[in-house]
Amino acid sequence: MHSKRLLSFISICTSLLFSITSFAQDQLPTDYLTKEFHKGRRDAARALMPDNSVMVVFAAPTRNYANDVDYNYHQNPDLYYFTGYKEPDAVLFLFKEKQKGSNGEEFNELFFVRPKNEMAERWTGKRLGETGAKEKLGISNVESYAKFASYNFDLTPFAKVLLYTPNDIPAPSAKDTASQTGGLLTQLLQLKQSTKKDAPASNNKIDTKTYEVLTGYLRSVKTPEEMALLRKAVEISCQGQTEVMKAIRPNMSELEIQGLHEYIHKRYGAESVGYGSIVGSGANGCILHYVENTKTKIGNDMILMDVGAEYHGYTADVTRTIPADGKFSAEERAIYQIVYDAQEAAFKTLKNGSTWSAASTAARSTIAQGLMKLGIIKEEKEVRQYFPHGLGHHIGLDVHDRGPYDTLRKDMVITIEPGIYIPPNSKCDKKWWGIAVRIEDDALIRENDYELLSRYAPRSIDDIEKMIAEKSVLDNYNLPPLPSATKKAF
Ligand SMILES: [Mn+2]
Repeated sequence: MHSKRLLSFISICTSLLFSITSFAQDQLPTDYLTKEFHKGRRDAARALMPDNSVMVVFAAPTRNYANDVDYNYHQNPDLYYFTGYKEPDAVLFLFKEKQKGSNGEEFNELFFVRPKNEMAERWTGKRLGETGAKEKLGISNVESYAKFASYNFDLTPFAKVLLYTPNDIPAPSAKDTASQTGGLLTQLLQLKQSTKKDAPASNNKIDTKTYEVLTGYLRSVKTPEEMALLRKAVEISCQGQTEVMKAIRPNMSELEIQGLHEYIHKRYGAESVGYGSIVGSGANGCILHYVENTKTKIGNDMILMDVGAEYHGYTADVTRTIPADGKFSAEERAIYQIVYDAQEAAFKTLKNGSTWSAASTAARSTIAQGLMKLGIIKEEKEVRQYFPHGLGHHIGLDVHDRGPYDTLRKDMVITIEPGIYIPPNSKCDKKWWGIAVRIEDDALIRENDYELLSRYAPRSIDDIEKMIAEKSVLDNYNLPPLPSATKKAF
């Protein structure tokens, strides 16, 4: 009796423990894109594909970082968009028309994924495998990537093979070469070889142009599921900008500011950044893609912070330029206001059916007029010298997302990022030297106007100065010096 009771007590404890453990293991985000979303995207692609075509999408390769360590893996956004698969060694074949297998079974997609491998999974993490891909991704026709090279499927009857980067076709391994007899890999390599870059598109079976236009058309117009993630990425990035405004002090380093942004992103659940964070103080802001962030003391200059959180694959792109000492100087104020006005001028043009060039012209001419007024340039065409980049781009799974650059359509999400950069030794009064301002915001195009997704981060001169004056939770967050500096040893 007693021991029975003890046994049942143990069994209750065990099951309790078990449920606690499995509960703990389940502490995962619940807002990933669904398999229905990815299936919807494959169906949408199929509807746009030309007759008798097949689309081929490879997983991104792994990249080596140091010795036997790879960079954190980042999936090819197209493959993620169409499948939700996050592992390397995979390739998707999407068919316009239903195909018939050797046993008469019908299919319109074929997905090769990395097979499961218990030993490898102990080192580099769990794999979905063929069964997992079927169940979790909802793709019915899945094979092991180990079978891909020699897989017996004839591509000859297809009029077009839509493939964006023929260079993604992997080189055959020694084993593949031995067993290749018209398998899928050999066929793709032969098609790549016969593709001539300068030949008219109709002469080539591999068609990169149609692939680019089709995926750009789809990916540039965001679905509600994508918008939920993109909104979150943008809002988290704004939170980073706002909190850094409160915390910033002239004795901080560029690296520390970068770390604050990226800590805040992670604090709110963003796994990564969509691109290398750009944190440039003073003249460093003139370097458009400055990612070294090595200045040890930002001082009293302005600091340009172009940082974007990546949330479940979707990336924001938000830039704020702020005075580290809390007050814009007269010169900084003058330049900042021109960039702000240029952004406002561009915003006013945004709606369904407007054009990129209308927005760009509005911003560019505002900057030209402003710089002429200040005597920094004499003619409108000189504006290129101080505003050398484009006005904006699509954002999404890529920070520079694929999409058309003519007409803007409802549900596109774009950046508007005018800037003025005056490197030292420029041909203007030296009081302007070293000033760099970029303001970058993310906008959702609506039927008759736009929604400013990044409105949460202060943008006007007054709002920024007010935010910098606010208290920060980091005000009393003082880390001790490194132990070696205090001469104390244990
Ligand atoms: Mn950008």
